[in-house]
Amino acid sequence: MKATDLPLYYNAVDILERNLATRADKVALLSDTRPEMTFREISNEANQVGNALKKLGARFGDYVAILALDCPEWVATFFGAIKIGAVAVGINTLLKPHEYAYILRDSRARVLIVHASLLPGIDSIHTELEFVEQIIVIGNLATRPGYVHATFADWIKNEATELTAAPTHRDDFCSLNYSSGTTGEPKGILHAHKDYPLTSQLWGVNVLGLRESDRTYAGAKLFFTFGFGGNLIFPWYVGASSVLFSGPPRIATNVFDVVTKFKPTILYNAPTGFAAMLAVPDFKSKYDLSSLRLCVSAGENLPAPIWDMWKNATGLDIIDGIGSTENFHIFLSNRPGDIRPGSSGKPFAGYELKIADEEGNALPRGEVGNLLVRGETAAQFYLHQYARSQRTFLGEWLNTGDKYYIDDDGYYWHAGRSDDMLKVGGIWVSPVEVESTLLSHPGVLECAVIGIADQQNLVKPKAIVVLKEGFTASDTLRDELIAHCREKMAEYKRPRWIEFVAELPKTATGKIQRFRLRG
Ligand code: 3UK
Repeated sequence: MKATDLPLYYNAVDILERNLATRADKVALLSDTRPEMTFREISNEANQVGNALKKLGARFGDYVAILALDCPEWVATFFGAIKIGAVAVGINTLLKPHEYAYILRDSRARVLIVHASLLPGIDSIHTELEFVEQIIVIGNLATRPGYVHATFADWIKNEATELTAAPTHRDDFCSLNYSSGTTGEPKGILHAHKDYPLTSQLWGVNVLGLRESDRTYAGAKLFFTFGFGGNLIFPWYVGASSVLFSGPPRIATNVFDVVTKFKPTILYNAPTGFAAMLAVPDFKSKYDLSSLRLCVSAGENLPAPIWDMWKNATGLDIIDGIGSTENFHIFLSNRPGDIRPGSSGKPFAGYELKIADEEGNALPRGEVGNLLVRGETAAQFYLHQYARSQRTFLGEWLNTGDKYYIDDDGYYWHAGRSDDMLKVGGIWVSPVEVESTLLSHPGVLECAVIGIADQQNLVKPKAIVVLKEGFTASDTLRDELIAHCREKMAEYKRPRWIEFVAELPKTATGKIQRFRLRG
């Protein structure tokens, strides 16, 4: 399938509405917050949101931000927004208020839909949001702050359930996600309407083999395109159902509870998610996994031992594929019936891959080089970041920032990053951000943060710290530094280990050499 196979004027609300003709009354969404919803019901609600957004003044090309736990309102907002030609901005719910402020300003979102439980994160910054005109709250509020326009239910309740889709071009943007880099602000990545059916077909159908009878569930949330694509767009593209869970994703017993209760056939998770599930004692006797037919892992490298342990314990295969927010989803993957545990699999139709040297020349098989990808679902630039865009989006090719090599049988193996970025539990952590946070503690003179493999061979941040005079290394100080990091940053970014040293290795120009610390 190619982009030109789609109509020139195409709106990705089609991913939802294609189901209305033949299976309108089929369950489309299951969730822990509301009763099951059919395709018809969620489509009606999306139309109400579209109408309500128009009344607030939202127009074609405007940005609508969603800061919410996974729930049907998230989904209705997304499709309501894109149906009127707006761009939906799915925000990571684990960030801190200053990061929300940055994203809301950078995207110039005019409307913010926020979950009641996340409203405290907006409370301290709402006066800084010069572009946000209206704030709508999902859920109930004991008292409604003056800056909140309405609750979601009140906002849509009198709206019509009919709405005509805006005549969006297939290349018009419909979604914006933010991804972190080593330094500087997060990078806004825009995807177009065409990217949704393309990724659904190219990987969801052609590689994973999704079918109408499937029911998906993802440990990865809707704000992350891994979860959003895998757990909503792809299943709906084939008429399958999706399970949404509003609770914290990182607790393995939650994932088991959801699987036992909602009986998905496909489970997506990050490698750390599978490792955490394996660590739950007696999970096979306590939970019912019999509904599952396949698992998918992405976000970071899945070590072969975890693949083997999962297979031995559950009998289930894990399909590991590498994806990125820049490509929207997976572009290199294992596939059912053709899996090499520990590898990222092989290329599939729709994406061309190249392992290249620094000049972009293809390297001989077996050599480690930069992984470049060419495909039709790539974003075109980072919003408001000209120089970074030029380094990543190289004409038709996209530089993934990953190092790869190909084995004798043609499988691709991840061999690290070309920057210092870490993937922790499938989500980016910038060592520079953790270092600056540690440096904001009065006792820290210098520090370096590196990725260290834990017992399961999964990467976690470790900090190597030089203390200021007057401070002495101790377990108490170590705990204090970790607490400091938890307070200032999303919790998953905190160092798991701290080593105190007298000095750090540096270059002649005084730059800390993180690679030497990695040993
Ligand atoms: C790393 C992997 C080894 C790799 C993502 C599936 O992770 C996703 O998107 P991000 O933008 O990060 C992209 C980077 O993460 N990575 C992802 N998957 C793997 N490394 N093996 C893997 N299987 O460094 C890549 O460049 O956060 C994954 C679908 C959608 C996504 N957005």
